[in-house]
Amino acid sequence: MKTFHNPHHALHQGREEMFRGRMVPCHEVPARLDFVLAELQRRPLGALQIPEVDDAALDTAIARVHTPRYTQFLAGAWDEWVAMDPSNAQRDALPSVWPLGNRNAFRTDVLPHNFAARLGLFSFDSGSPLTAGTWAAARGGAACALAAALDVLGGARSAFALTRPPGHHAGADFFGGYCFLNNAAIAAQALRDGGKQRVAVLDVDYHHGNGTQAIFYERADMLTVSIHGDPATEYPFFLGHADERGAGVGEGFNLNLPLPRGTNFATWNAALRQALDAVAAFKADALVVPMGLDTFEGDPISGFTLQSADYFAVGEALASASLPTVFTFEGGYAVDAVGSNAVNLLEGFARAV
Ligand code: SP5
Ligand code: ZN
Repeated sequence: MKTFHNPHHALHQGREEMFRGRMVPCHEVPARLDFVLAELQRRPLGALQIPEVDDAALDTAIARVHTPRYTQFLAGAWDEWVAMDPSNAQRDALPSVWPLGNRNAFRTDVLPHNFAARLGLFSFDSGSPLTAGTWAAARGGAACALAAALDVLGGARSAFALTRPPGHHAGADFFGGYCFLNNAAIAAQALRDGGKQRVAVLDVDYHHGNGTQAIFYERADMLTVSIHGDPATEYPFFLGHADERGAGVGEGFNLNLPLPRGTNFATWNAALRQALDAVAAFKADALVVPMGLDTFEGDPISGFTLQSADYFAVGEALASASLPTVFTFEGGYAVDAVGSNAVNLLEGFARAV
């Protein structure tokens, strides 16, 4: 299994996120990726490489998932932020006002001139700082996702897009949950565009993959499945319930498996079996796994109790789907353990194929 890692990831380095009325240090830090890379150097699973994708092809792959006004905003946001006040260069941009898009309280069709208003229009939380290098890092991550998809389209059994910031909370036109571009959705769409007829996304991050679900909600050629903390109590709260089944022609092509805080591996694993049954019933011909390691017992912001050794079994179970598979790196904030947990999962997969 090749790993495509993002050489620009550390350009995205948030300082603080809003939590319960105060600013706390960001959980989503560059060291997370460095630990995974170091573990892959210790326990190699295949080549470690930087993605080499054509610039125009990358722009196309991003545009297949994200809207032009959103990517234009992201690409220029830091310069606008600093232009407002040169001292802003020392501070990250965080949104503080939102238009509540889906309850007809405010308009989201008119693009405001005001920067703070656009920051709010294109986001859903105050925990995802936009920094000097956010766009470069996110774009580099999309390149990893595209390279991994192309590798699989070229015949590889699996490929790993090792990047941060993560992606699965980002929607077609919004960021949040530490995510800016939806790497898993970009990979899934690239697999479709490269000839795979039916692509399944099986999200194993602790948090519901709201961005990916929203992007593919009305699609019958993309199955989205997510196993996650029950949104009644867990982030992102406003999506991820079991009754969300897809809409229009996409009805029946979304499956949410919410589990209560405190869920152990035995129960989680039963949900994984159910998820894999859905993937098999869908007759997918490719699989994308948004791979969050924040289901780990030691995760500082999450509530499941998986142990490091359990991730071998997770990888092995995912391999049993017998599909060409792209993994994207998502959450996992127990920084010391995230490298071994990630590589345990990937090694479990690789040993089983
Ligand atoms: C990709 C991903 O895993 N995103 C998760 C975003 C979660 N953001 C909300 C975090 C709430 C943090 N709670 C801090 C508790 C610290 N004691
Ligand atoms: Zn997560």
